[in-house]
Amino acid sequence: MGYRVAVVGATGAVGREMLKTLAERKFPTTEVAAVASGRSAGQEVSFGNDQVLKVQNLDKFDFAGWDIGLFSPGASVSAVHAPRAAAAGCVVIDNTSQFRMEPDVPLVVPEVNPQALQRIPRGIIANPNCSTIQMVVALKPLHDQFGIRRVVVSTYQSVSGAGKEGMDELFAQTKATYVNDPIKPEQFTKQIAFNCIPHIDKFMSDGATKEEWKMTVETRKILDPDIKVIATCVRVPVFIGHSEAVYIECERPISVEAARDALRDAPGVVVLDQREDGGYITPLECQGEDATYVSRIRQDPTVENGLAFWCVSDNLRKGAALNAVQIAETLIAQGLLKKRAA
Ligand code: 11C
Repeated sequence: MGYRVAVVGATGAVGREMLKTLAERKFPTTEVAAVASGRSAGQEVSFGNDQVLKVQNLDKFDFAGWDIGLFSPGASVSAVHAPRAAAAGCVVIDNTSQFRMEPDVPLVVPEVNPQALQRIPRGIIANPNCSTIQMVVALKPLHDQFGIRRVVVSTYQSVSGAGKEGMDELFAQTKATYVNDPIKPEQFTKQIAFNCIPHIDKFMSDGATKEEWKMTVETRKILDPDIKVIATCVRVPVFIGHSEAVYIECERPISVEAARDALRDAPGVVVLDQREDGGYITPLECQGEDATYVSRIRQDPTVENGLAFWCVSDNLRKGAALNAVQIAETLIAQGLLKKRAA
């Protein structure tokens, strides 16, 4: 007994990670389909240790009879095909930004707001932005205990957030630097190799970027509509793993020890915080890991009830594929997905 799962966007960095995560977690499947644009149809992708899936054309794919669609094809593609899949009875878990802020689409991080899955009126569930997911996993236990009022965050986001093309560009520019070839930015607005770019996604009218806006509005939708969030999102020359320097102001007094205890008890969080050389986690060390790691916990003496910390997670995994698969697992655990006969 198991479920028929279609992975849409299966040839992309997140789609491949979704297939890997389903296999690694032994998600109960009777059949898995790899689906992508017509351009990728016919290619092969691996699933688990011994299966090769032929990629099917999304435009021609019939979602009738499929239980779960894990979507990561790009927002404009999800806009067309996620409602089509949902209308055919396939519950869609969509990793794009297309539906996140729509009031009748739950935006879910299972460790933070699993209760939002009780109502799925459109048959679509949204997976939050990667930089939001890791932050709210760490904020949740602190908010429950100390009441967070305001968050100031600076991100250090890896190039895999921009997909396989982003990773290829960092690799190509790094190599070009060493052999003295000309460097031509394509995915990023400026050279990313040996550089940092304070610009992710498009600019909004108030001067913030859309990535920064997402961190504000998504955190409020998932965690608490009264929390104030200001973000500065920066692309850095790291292949995988987003890092964040987070500053919080709380309603109630917060000590480093109490914060550490709350974080240690929280699902999905690993505290690694030794005040010595190397006593913290860097993005290189979180690759392929499921947890959100918290380090450098310290009092912020510049505000009342303030705390600062560093948080790191694998953006392709907890920031995308793993969170989507955990949503599907939560639907099953809560009895919200009917099980088909195998
Ligand atoms: C990045 N966070 O690092 C973005 C990628 O809204 O799902 C994910 C964009 C999104 O570029």
